[in-house]
Amino acid sequence: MPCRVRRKLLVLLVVSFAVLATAGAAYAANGGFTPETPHSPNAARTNDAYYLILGFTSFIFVLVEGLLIAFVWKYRSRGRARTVEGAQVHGHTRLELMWTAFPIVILAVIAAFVFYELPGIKSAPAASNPIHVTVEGHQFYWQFDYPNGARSFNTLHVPVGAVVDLKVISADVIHSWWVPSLGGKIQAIPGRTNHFWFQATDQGLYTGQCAELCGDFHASMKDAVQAEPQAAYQHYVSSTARATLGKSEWTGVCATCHGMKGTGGYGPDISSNAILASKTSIAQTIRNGVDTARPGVMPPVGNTWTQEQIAALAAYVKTHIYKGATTSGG
Ligand SMILES: [Cu+2]
Repeated sequence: MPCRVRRKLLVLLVVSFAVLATAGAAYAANGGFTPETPHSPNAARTNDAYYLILGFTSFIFVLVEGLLIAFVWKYRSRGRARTVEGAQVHGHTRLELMWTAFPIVILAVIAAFVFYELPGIKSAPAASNPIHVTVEGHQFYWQFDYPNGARSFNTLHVPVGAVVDLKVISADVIHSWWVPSLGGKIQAIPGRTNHFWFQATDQGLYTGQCAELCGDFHASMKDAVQAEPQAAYQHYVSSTARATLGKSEWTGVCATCHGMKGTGGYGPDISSNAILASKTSIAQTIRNGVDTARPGVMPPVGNTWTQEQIAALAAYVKTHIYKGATTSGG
């Protein structure tokens, strides 16, 4: 086989492998390059804008890289000495006008589309009679207050199809509420109230994550929305949330640092700590934190908790976590 033919074959093989490899990767998963499947109208509109921009940028990428490869091939040296200059091409008025006007048209189309989508992203559908929920960011958990006074932690229960209006606040530092498939992010800022809305269009558990670095355990500050039928939602807020308040406080708040059984993790083993035996001591500890001037020590996780919440936690830890104070010397 002549050297020239062999070289062409090699190039063809390399290009084919590159195309097959990237096509396989693209088919297997989005690899984090595209947004999650939307399950709320505002998320769907945000994604529409994303895909419009992705379409233009992909087209331009293929065009520019394709032309680059074509010109490299067309004007290759063909055995010329390195000192000899290639063909010099300059001046093409029509082409120059096209590559000036075309980007302006693209930017105008993107801007028009985004302005068309914005109202449907920002505002909930009119006359939707939303369910109002207060979302309170804490180091390092989310607390949800439902209209009937029920509370839950980290997982927000909502009826599928209902518009939910979130009043987003913070009890300590800046956090950011984010469940990607139900729309964008909104910051929880101390001393300020922000609003956000979504309408879960399908049943399911939609997961997210605090999107603002808020301290040592920021990475564990997960959030989720459980979209369920109306009857299941009603049952949850009128019965389950209250019945399991102490347990959900322990698992959603305390266990993050102290472990599910209280035997320690990032925080110390507290399973035999006498504080757990006293409601007053629990209240004092979670309302004030421990040595808060020192970074990395327990923050005042319950600084906004009600008496009912503290009583529920005290009852739960007494039965399920506290192993009795360790005795020394009999
Ligand atoms: Cu955070």
